[in-house]
Formats: sequence, C-alpha cells, structure tokens
Amino acid sequence: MPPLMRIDAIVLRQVAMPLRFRFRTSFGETTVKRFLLVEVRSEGLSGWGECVAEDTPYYSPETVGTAREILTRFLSPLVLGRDLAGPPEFDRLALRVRGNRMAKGALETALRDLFARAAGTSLSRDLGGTRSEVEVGVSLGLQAGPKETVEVVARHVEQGYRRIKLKIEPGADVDRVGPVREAFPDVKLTVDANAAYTLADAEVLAALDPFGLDYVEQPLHHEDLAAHAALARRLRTPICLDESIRSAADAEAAIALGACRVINVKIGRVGGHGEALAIHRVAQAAGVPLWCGGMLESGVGRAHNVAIASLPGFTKPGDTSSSSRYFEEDIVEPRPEAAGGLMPVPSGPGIGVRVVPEALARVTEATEELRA
Ligand code: SMG
Ligand code: MG
Repeated sequence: MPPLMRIDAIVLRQVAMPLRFRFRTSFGETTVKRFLLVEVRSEGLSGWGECVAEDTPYYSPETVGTAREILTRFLSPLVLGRDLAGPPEFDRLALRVRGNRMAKGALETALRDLFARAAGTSLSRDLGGTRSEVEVGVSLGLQAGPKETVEVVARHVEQGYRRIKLKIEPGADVDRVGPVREAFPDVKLTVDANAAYTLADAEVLAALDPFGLDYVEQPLHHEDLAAHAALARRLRTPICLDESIRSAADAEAAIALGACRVINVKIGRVGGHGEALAIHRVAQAAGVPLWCGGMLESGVGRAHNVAIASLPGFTKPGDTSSSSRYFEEDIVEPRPEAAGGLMPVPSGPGIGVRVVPEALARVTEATEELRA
C-alpha cells in the first residue's frame, strides 16, 4: 500500500494567458485563455491540475466561475485535512457531487500529479502509458475564407503536424475542406463542428465523404446520441464524439448505438484521469480508437494530456500541439514542444514539468488558499 498523504492546503489561482492567435469555432472566439489552476499541497510537495472550463458556457455548461464555486464549497472540503490513500479515493468521495466534471477533473489531476511525484514515478507510467513520445496534430480555428484556410494549413503541415483538424460550421464546410484537400491530397484531415449541425444537414455532411476525412468530430447536438447514430448510417466518414462523451457510460452507450467509431478523450470533460482510464478500457474492449483532445491548455494541462495520450489505446494524433504555438510564455519548464509531429512524454516524477513561480505570478489574476 502506498503511504497515505495528508492534504494540507489547496491553492486556487485564476490565470489569464493571452493567445498568440484568435481561435474561432462554431460557438465563439477565444483570444485570452482564462482558467483555474489547482495546486494541492501535502508534506512539502505540490501537485498541479488545470481546470479546462472556459469563461463562457458555450463548449460545456461549466465556466471558470461555476468551477470555482464547486471546488471551493464542495470538492476541496472532501480532501482538506484528510489522509488520502490516492486519487481513486477522491473519485469515490466526489461521486456525491453530480456533473461538474471539469471542476472534479482539475482537483483529481492535481492529486494524480501529487501522488506520482511522491512515489517518484512519471504520471505516464503511473497511468499505464507505454509510449515515450506521442503523435500530435493541430486544430485550426475558422478562418476568414477558403484562401486563408489553405494558407494556415500550409504553415502547420510544414511544422510537421501529423493531422490537420479544421473547424467547420454551416456555410463554412465543403468550401473549406475542398481547397485544402486539393492542395494537400495526402495529409490526414479531420473536421470539428462543435455540434453546429442537425440531421437536416445530413446531405451537406455527406458531401464531405469524397474528401477522405479521417473522421468528422461532434457534428450534431451534444445530448443527441440517437441523431449521431442516424447520421452515421448516412455517412462513409466515421463520426468521432467529443462533447457527447462525459463518462465511460456515455462511451459504452455511444458505441452500442453506433453513434461513433472514434472518441476524443479530454481529461477535464470526463472528470479526471480515473474516468479517462475507464473510457480507455471500454474503447479497448470495443476496438474503438482514441485520441487526446485539447482545451488550449497551459503547460500544466498539456503535460497531463501527454501523459494520458501515452496509453496504448490512443492510436490517433491528438490536439496537444506545441506550447509555443499558443503562448509567448508558458508557466512551466520545460515547455511541451513537438518536433516532427511528435511530442516527448516527460519521464520525471508526476507530470514531469516544473511550474515556474515568477512566470505564474505574471499571469495570475487572483489567488485563494483553502485549508481545513
Ligand atoms: O487545444 O488546440 C487546442 C484546441 C483544440 O479544437 C480544440 N478544442 O472541440 O475539440 C474541440 C475544441 C474545444 C475548445 S475550443 C476553445
Ligand atoms: Mg471537438
């Protein structure tokens, strides 16, 4: 049995990091990445987790504000002052809190980092990772038009990314994918609609079939698995689900219904590494390939993503591209950087990156220290 760890304090920081580009999707635009960073302190060690809830409730119902409320009032008290056996004990305690998976994931991932650091093992190894580097792709936001889209794709193909994902929305789909496919006949290409279509658009989506996309991500409403199953019967292109998959139970249901053939795993969306591992088991049993999604994370969340992406079921390139693509300055060292479309998996204890206090201070908007 690994030793119990007494949770002495939890520090919540609200951080804002300016993005180097405008990231536009079918639901909105991000220019500054604002998020909560969770530091769990125990016996002189710190574990770090990043909450992927955004300022707005457009990607998920959670926001920075709701996550702060849930973390402060309901989740932190479950572990503060407690001798914790490990992250799964937190998962059990937190079952009582419904939903709010991004808030849970932030604390759960911080605890995963803490316990792995204490044991002196890398988080990747702790989770069952088998790779020393992971394949990465890049997610490109909606551009002004087809010409600009081809240009931005060209720049990222040059940088060696192993898959290009284009954001689409009604009115900006076939006209974007067509020219990109023509300019890059062999590149691995996908699209992500962030739930912007309905079944009435099935013909438009079927018109993407000739472009040989690896998959179309979350075309329809996030709460409608049956509609995705119906759409799947009308498309040759596989459907990948993102927003619709909040848990291993969702993954089982989606696979059983024929709603998806690929799953995008985001640690925060599903409530932490424990649930991500459960989805990994479901997907492995069903032969469904996984890949690790992104939420414009700082180096902390990015390192967590790389750790889970090192598991054997993550067979497609993820959205965890280089930190320097997003930010002038990151809050960790070394910065997670890909070369030739491959991102190294840190082998040091925990997430394997160090949070740099001075860099963190420069982007911190508010700090709250919670104690038992
Ligand atoms: O981290 O590079 C990234 C962003 C990847 O496209 C991305 N994320 O639906 O998959 C998705 C979106 C959700 C976040 S949009 C701010
Ligand atoms: Mg997505």
